[in-house]
Amino acid sequence: MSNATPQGQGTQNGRHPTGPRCAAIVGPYLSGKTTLMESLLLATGAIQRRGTAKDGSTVGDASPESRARKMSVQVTPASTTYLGESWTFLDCPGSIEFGQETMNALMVADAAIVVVEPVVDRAMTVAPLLHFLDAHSIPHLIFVNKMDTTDVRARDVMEALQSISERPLVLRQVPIRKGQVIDGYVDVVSERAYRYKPGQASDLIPLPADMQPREKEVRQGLLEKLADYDDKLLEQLLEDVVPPKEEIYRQLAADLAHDLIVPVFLGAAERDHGVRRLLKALRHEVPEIAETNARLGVRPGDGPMLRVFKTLHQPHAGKLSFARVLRGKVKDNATLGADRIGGIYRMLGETQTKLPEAAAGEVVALGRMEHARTGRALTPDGDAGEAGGKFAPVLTPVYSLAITAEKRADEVKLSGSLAKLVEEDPSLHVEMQPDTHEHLLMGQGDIHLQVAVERLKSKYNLPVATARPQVPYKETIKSGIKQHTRYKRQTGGHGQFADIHVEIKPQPRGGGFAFTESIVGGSVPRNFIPSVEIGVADYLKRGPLGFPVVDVTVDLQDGQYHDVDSSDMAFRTCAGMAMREAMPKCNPVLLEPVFHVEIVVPNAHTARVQRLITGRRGQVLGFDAKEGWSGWDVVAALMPQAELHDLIVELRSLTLGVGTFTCRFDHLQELTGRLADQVVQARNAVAAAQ
Ligand SMILES: Nc1nc2c(ncn2[C@@H]2O[C@H](COP(=O)(O)OP(=O)(O)OP(=O)(O)O)[C@@H](O)[C@H]2O)c(=O)[nH]1
Ligand SMILES: [Mg+2]
Repeated sequence: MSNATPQGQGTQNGRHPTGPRCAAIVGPYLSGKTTLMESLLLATGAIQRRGTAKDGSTVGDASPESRARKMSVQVTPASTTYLGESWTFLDCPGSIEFGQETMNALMVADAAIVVVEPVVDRAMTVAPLLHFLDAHSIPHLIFVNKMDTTDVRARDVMEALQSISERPLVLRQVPIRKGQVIDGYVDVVSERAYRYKPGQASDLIPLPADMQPREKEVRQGLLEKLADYDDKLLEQLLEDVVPPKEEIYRQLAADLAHDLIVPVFLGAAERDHGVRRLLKALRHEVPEIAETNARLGVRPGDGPMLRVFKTLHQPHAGKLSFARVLRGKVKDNATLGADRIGGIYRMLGETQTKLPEAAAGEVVALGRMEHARTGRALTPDGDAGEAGGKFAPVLTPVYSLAITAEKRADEVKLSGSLAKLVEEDPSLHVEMQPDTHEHLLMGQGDIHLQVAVERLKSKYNLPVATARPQVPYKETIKSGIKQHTRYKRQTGGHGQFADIHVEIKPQPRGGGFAFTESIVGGSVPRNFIPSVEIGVADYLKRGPLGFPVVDVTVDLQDGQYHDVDSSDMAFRTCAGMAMREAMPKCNPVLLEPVFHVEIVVPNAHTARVQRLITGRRGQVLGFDAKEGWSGWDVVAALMPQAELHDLIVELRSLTLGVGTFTCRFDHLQELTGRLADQVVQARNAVAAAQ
């Protein structure tokens, strides 16, 4: 068969990889990732007692923000040793709002453990993650957790998951049920049966006779899928030869390493069910750093190279940069990037152990790397650039809040602290809106921003207030006018004098502002004309409705001056007076920004999304299948910016959390009637209060 794959480097001669390895624990919100990491750490002896998600005592959720919410809001590395081999697990947040953390962690892992719940209706929630894994060919296996609370059949879960996975899934275990509860499992490769024992390795038991038909069926399915990628195995199957176990394990490892198949394991992390079986599979089948580097396009070389995948500013202990050593070896105090390393630490949640050095494959935290940035690959010579291979894209914001420091004196400090937050989390953006002068904090959702705001307070002692951002409305005029204005003032010494005739005209949408002059005979001397323009432009910053004016032309046509009393200032003031008098007579009208929006959802939700768009004053432009995402649509629409603020919230609640959108400014559109009146009234109220 042409798609047969070469053996993974580390699996040659039947030997499994033994260098330090890293597995990211990912999956939908609350599927049990942090609980599973706790079990893995307990089973490998890194911790002696397990903490629980309920009382926030787990290694994974030690941060105050996680504890307060009983959910993971950041990636937590924990290193351990299993049968003499070094492992780092990265407990990733499941919430889509912290997806950047998860993607960054996945880009340094050798494999991902996708933890899912055995709920057929919610299989869709894992689809975006599986797409990401397949798009980057990241080896991944699925751990179906919480099997202790369900009577759903493993085959139904498999079917639901297969319907959203591009890669074939292979079930590795068949559950043994005793009444309603799952009591143990049959491993379909070794064909051995085990009974779970809480907190200990399972007991080997004789394979129950009534399990044999199902076990044979699942095993046959597994072998057939493996044979798709291996000619020898295919021949053996066709000739009814039983392939040797080692041969199957070797093929499983090679296919996992190339993201050709997705093995599926069953268990219940909270009871340690299936955790040792999972560890064994990881040990034998997960590739090591050399293969991961090849997949990521990390260029080989002699010196050390590290990829920073997370940055943490600690209020007292300083900055920590979490990194994976991609190649070579780094020593404490050595130069890396633009800094000297100030401490190398092995992490177990919040516990740090100082190390003299770290070797390829290890995940460590580096102290005081002031210039290091999340996402960069570093060498002793500086930034590795393209030689560092691929990393995760930065998510674009879908939700924003306007923020102000509660204490005025903190305004300056705010910019610096926000910069640190953005450094920790590239999916946070900060922007100054030029029209509304608001500081916008932009990110992936309300909880994402709430956590950022909490960190401003807890880490930087900077309480801030948040508000829904103002929409940067503009205004224009619908008719033109000719205006004559004279400015004359006699005070004490010499007075002030300017006299101008201007013609104001509307421009087509998008025409902007243009100032022209058609002065003949020097009625307004050349040197004063720029001052007239400045006076006009100043006025246009806030038109008759209270918003910046666009799409107008102002032509200076005639005027008068006085040899002594005319000045730049006088012409500038006169121009402002002319505009103030004329503009309200030009039929001013409000303009609202309209965005081009693309909403991505599973196609079962497309019709509802179209209703959502029209319900928010939008216009559906059409929809299409999303390329490379079977079963997903992209709905294109034009929507007013005023309706986009909480679009993500409604979209997620419509689509089990998986719907998302991107948008860009498209055009300004007239807004009239009751909505326009409300906008103008609100603007006037704010202006009156200022
Ligand atoms: N019945 C049962 N409950 C479990 C199991 N594993 C985890 N849970 C419960 O599921 C809930 C979520 O567990 P977590 O480990 O915090 O889940 P998580 O995937 O880390 O959550 P996020 O990181 O916030 O996405 C907690 O209430 C756990 O007690 C299990 O095997 N069986
Ligand atoms: Mg968690």
